[in-house]
Amino acid sequence: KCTLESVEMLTSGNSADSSLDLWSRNDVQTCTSWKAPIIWEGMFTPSHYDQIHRNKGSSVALTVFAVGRYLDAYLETFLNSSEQHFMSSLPVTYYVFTDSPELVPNIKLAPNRHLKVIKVERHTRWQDISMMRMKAISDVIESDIRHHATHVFCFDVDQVFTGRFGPEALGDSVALLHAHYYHLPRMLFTYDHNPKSKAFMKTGDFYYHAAIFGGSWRSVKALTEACYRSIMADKENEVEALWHDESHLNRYFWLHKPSRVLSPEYCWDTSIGYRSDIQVYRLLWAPKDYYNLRTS
Ligand code: 2GW
Ligand code: MN
Repeated sequence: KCTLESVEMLTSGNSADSSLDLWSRNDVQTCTSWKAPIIWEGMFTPSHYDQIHRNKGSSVALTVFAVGRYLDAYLETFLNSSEQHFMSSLPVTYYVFTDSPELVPNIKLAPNRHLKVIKVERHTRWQDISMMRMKAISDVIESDIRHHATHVFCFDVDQVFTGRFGPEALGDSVALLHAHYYHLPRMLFTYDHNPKSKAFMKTGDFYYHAAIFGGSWRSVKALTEACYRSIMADKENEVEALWHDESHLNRYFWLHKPSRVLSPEYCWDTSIGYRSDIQVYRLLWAPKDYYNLRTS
């Protein structure tokens, strides 16, 4: 719960975001101990953010990986739904990373929206497919994104947009509260508990979900580079963090606090069931067929 002092900091300081009304929700935590807002439905007027970011000239790069069976299983639905709901008021470029560029579906894009396909190799271990995203993202930020977009958002592909996911989510560094953990006590967070791993942490602030992270291109480049370096150091030491890239991401956000946090309304799993604090579904986990997707 926010104190009056922290609200004043937020609305008067340099990082002012006077478009947020932190008092409008009293059933949930609307800011962190380091004064970053946690974005919930009802705290903001969507059109303000559309206007602010249009005036600033913000533009967004969305990265998504669709390797092996995940291309056919998820990509088309992800992209079509994103065209309906993701940053509709801003220029967006999709960066689709795949091992089969020829199989990327032809999606009809709205004006000011583009799609680039980048070929990547298909790692044999699925843990590597997931972890190696960090390296591929940092490389493409360096070679391309930094010249064309102000912000970057990185997504898992196994999800579907179902509601507005707009510029209120943009910030210098953005993390997402994991739908399964936002209600749970810290001791149940599944951080990496092996001291031999670079992702090791005893305690933290929240349990963040690696299915969405973002920020300015500079911040996302720093994040992906740092996570990649930790992942490679673990490989040399023959250890692997409990939840792979997600464990490294959690440690990074513990040491480098995000400036904006997304509530689980931004990535909900309907199998959790009804929760009164989830007032809108902006993005939903797609159903997963583990047997068919994880065996080859
Ligand atoms: C992943 C696991 C098992 C078999 C295949 C794959 C796989 C993942 C794949 O064959 N092809 C592929 O493109 N991927 C990409 O990696 C895809 O974009 C997918 O969304 C992403 C993460 O894999 P996913 O979605 O199956 O893992 P989740 O939903 O359990 O994700 C959480 O944990 C992961 C680490 O284990 C990541 O941190 C992920 O960001 C988390 O959401
Ligand atoms: Mn996923």
